[in-house]
Amino acid sequence: MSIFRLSCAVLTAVSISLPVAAQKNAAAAAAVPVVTDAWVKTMVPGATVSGAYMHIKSAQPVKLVKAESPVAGLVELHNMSMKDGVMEMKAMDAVDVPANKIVDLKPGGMHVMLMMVKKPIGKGDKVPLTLTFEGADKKPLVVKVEAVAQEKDSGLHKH
Ligand SMILES: [Cu+2]
Repeated sequence: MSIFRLSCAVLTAVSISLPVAAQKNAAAAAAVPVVTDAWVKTMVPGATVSGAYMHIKSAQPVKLVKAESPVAGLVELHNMSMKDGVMEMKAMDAVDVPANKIVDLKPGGMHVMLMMVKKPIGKGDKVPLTLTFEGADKKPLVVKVEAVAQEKDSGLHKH
């Protein structure tokens, strides 16, 4: 948890220090959401699933509607929550990203689920992700990121 807090603090510091001109340009260019700190969980041999996590920020309200990766046969958006004392995981149609609020995809919460992963993801591997967002006008806003594999305990999944 402290790692996430730290990286959020760094992110905030960076956005504050952006020159005013750069901020204006970003706003003019249809405001593609900004994805930072993307990482995926390393996999143990024999496993076929992993999770991808990241921070998402957008100047306008958008929804993350699709995630894709060449390393996985199937990618879904998931949310984990506690229900009757049991951790439950559910597929989501979309992840809401309100304007100017950092949405944290993190272990134990919302995540991008990588399934049917063809080759176990090892520490330091770079996993390409293509994220498709939609704004109010329903036009796709595509963001490509490389998530770096890390060996953090995700607290995830028995599946
Ligand atoms: Cu999941």
